[in-house]
Amino acid sequence: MTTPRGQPRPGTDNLLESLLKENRKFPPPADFKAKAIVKDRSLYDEAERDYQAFWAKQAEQNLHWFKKWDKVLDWQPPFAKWFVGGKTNVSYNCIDRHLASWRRTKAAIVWEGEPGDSVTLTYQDLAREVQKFANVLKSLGVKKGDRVTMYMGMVPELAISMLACARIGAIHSIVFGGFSADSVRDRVNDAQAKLVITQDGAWRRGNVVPLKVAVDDAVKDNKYVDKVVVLRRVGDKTPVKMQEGRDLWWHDLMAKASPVCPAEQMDAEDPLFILYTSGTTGKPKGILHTTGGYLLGVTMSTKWVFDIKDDDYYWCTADIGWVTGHSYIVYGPLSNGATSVMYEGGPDWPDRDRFWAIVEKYRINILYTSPTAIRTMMKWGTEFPARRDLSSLRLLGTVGEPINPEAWMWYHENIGKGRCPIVDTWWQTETGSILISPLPGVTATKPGTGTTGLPGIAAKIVDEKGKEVPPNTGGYLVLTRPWPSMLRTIWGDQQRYVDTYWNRFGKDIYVTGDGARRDEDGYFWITGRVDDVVKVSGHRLSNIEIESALVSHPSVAEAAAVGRSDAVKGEAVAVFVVLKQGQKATPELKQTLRQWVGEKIGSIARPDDVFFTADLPKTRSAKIMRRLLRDLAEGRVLGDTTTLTDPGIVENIKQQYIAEGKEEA
Ligand code: 7RM
Repeated sequence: MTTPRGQPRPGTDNLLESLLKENRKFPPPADFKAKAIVKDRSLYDEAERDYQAFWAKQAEQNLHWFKKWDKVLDWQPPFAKWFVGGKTNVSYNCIDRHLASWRRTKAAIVWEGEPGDSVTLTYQDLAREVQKFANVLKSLGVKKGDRVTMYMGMVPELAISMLACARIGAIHSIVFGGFSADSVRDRVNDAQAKLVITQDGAWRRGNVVPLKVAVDDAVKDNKYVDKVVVLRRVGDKTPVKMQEGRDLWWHDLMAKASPVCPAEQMDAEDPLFILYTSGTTGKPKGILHTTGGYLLGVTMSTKWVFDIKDDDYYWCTADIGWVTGHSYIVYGPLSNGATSVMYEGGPDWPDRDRFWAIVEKYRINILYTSPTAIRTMMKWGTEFPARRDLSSLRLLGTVGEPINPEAWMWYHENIGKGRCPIVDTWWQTETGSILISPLPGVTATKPGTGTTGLPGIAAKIVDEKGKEVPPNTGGYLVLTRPWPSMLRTIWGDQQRYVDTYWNRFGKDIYVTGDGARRDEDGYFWITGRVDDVVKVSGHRLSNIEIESALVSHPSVAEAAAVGRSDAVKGEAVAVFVVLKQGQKATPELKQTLRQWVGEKIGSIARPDDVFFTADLPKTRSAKIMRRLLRDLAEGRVLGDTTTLTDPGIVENIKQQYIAEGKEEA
C-alpha cells in the first residue's frame, strides 16, 4: 500500500502544509443557532449512550413504516441488516406522506433547465408523475427486484424514474450522463438490467450531447435489456433511430398511464439502488444500498446538516449521476418535504454568473456545491457573484474532496458574506449519507476540516497496524461501528465487498480508503485517497481503469496513470505510456490518446498530461511505482528509488518533464 498522504512528506504536499497551519475558528453565528433545528450536543450524547436505540428512535419519529421492525440491527461483521422485519417504501416517504398536509401544494422539485426552461413540480404533481411512470414500468414487465438503468441528464424525469422504481421495488442504477457508451455497456451488463431509460440528447452549454446513440451502442448485443424508454428533451437537435419493438417514447407511454399506483410495501433490507463507483481495480464496483437504513441516513443528515425548514429553497449543484445527487437532490430533501432545486446546465452558461443568477432568481437559502466549483469561481473573480443578490443565502455546504482553506475563506466571504456557516461534508458512495460534518448551529468550524462524526458515527485514525494514532499524526481513516446507510455489498461480488472494506484491520472495521489526521479538538482533516483512486473535480476515477483504457489502444504496450495535484480540479490525471515497437511518440499521438481515454471512459477521465517513456519504473516484484510517478508528475524531488530495477527510467522521464517545462524553477 502507498504511503497515506496524511503522513507528512516534508516540502512535498502543499495541501497538507496549508492544513497544518490552519487555526482560524468560526463558531455558529448566534442568530443562526437561535433558529437551528439542532442547537446543542444532546443528539451526540444520546447516540453515544446507545447507538441502536438512538437510530431506532430516529427511524420511528422521522419515517413512515407500514410495519415496525422486529430488530434494530443484526450485525454479523461485516454484514449488517437494519430494521429487520420492518416494512416501508422510499417513494411513499418522499411523496405520499406529504400529501396529507399543506405540503401537497408545496414545490417539491424546482427545475431550472438550460435554454431558459423551468418547471416546478409540487408534491401533488410529483405524486401523479411518479405513479404514472410506475405504472409504465409495470406495463413493460418490470417487477420487484429487477434492475433499471438510467442514462440521462439533469431532467425532472430522472428523479421521477428513481421514485417510480422505488415505488414498485425495482432497483435503479444510474449511469452519469458524461460517461461513455463503453461505461454504460459495462454497467448495464453487470447489473443485468432489464430496462434502460435515456433521452435523445442532453443540453450542455448550448450544445447537445447525444445520449440515445450511446445506449444503442451499449445494448447492441445485450441479452437482458428488452426495452429502452426514450425521453424527448432536445427534439430536432439530434435525430434518434427508434428500434421497432425495443424503443418507446416516454411521452407515448405516459399519455396512456394511470396516475394511481400504490407504493409497494418493501422490506427494510430490500435493495433500493446500485450505483457504480471506481475502485482500485479496472472494474467499477456496484455499490448496493437498501431501503430503510439508507432512507434514515439521508433523511436525518439532510435535516441535521442542512437545517432544512419548510420555507427554504435548497439547491445542491451535483449531478444525480453521482451519489451526492441521489442522496441530496432527491431522497434526503424529498423525504423531509423540502423544496429541492435541480439545475440542468453548467456553471458558465450563458455566463459565469449562472450559479449566482440561480441563487438570485429562486432566492436560494441553502447551497451545497464542490470545492472544485468554488475554486473555479474564485479563479473567475468576484465580479460574477457581485452582480447578483445573494442575501437569501443562510447556509453553505461543500462535498467531494478536501477544501483548501483559501477556497473556504473565499466561499465564506464572497458568497456567504461572512454571515453563513459552512458545512464541509465528508462521505462516500459507500456510506450513502454524510458521516463527518459540522452541525451548523452547534459546531465551531475551521476552514479545511469536516470537523467530527455526526451523531451515532464512530470514526478514528489508525496506523499500518490498525492502532489509533495520537493527535496530528497522519493515518488511515476508519469507521468502527455500523451505520444505517452503509453499503450492504458490492452487486454480484460479496467477496470483493469483504476484501475491499473489511479485511485490513478486522472484519468490523470499515476502511474508507482516505488518509487523514485529527487535530487537538478531535477534528478530522482528510488529506485524500491512499489507494489507486483519483478525485478529478470531485469525480471519482480509478487509475487502473484509465490504464486499461490506454492499453486497449493499438499503439500502447503499457501504461501507468496517477493523480497529481491541480489548483482548480483538486487532482488531474497524468499518464505514463510505453509505446509498442515501431510506434512514434508524437504530439498528435498524445492528443489521440487523451481523446481515446475520453471516449473509453468519459471526458472527465481525459488525462491532462501524457508522457511517453521507454519503460515504467517498477519494483523488483514488478509492481509499477505509482508513488514515484506521482512525485514526477508533480515535479517533486524524488524519494527513495533504491528498490527500482532500473533507476535510469526515472531519469529519462524526468528529463522529458524538464524539456516540456513542467518542473518548478
Ligand atoms: C460524496 C462523494 C468519496 C471520496 C472520499 C474522499 C472524498 C468526499 C470529502 C472528501 C475531503 C470532503 N462520494 N471526499 N467528501 N474529501 N473532504 N468533504 O464524493 O464516492 O464519489 O467519493 O471523496 O476521498 O473517500 S464519492
